[in-house]
Amino acid sequence: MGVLNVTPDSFSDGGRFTDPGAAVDHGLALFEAGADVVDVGGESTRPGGAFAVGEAEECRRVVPVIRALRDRGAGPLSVDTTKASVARAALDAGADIVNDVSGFSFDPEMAGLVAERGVPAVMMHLRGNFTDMHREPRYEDVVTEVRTELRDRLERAQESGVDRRQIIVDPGLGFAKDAGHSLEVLRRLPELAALDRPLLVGPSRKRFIGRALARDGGDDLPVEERLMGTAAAVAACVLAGAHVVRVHDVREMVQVARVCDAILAGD
Ligand code: PMM
Repeated sequence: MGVLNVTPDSFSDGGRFTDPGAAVDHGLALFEAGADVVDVGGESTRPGGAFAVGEAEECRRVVPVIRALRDRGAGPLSVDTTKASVARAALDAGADIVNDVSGFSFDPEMAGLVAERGVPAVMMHLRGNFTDMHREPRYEDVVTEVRTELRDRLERAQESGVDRRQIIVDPGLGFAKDAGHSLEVLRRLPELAALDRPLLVGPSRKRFIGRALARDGGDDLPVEERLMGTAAAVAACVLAGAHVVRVHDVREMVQVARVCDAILAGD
């Protein structure tokens, strides 16, 4: 899954693709580089306090890009949003998949929409909201708690009419998780197989990579220098059984994933 953020403020690529033409070109380039799906997002969730975006503005960012990519024959496309109204407009414009980082918890209409449209949806784990989730997250056992909370959300979605076969689960690296939590989730990823759903993981350029590669002075390695760290994390994900990895550097990570697949296949 290639990342296409049509935002002025995302942590790693904010502001690069706010012009719809540039965003469409980048989306096409991600497919060209080997993405199986491109994830179009109009709201940043970055650490340090994301800026809330109204639904009209979020639609204004993502809908024309989704429509233009569709007009060019590109797809499949997912829409990265926590708002049912934005997801609805994106699906109407040609998106195929809903990627909700709140796991249907921010908008009570989201599960109903996913049920009604019958589309695949990514249900990601987080706690709290975009403003408070980065403040000292606490867990007794991060993997067990993520698994239990995802299981609860799956059940709640089913009560709203969602077929569990529509759902892809995601542990939400970096969302209400510090660097140590994210590393532990990666180390124990196979424990999420108990949810019996396909697993998506988004390690790309995230802070736990910058922390692991911190400079002598203790500063995190900056985002633009996290390519090889991302490659290591993507390899860990694929070897541990992830079905989808969400990444910015598609060409490079396709190579990483293919080598991991070859190792797993034994040929
Ligand atoms: N991470 C970000 C945004 N959306 N969606 C899913 N399903 N999983 C993630 O880990 C995830 C996501 C934040 O990264 P970005 O700002 O670079 O897009």
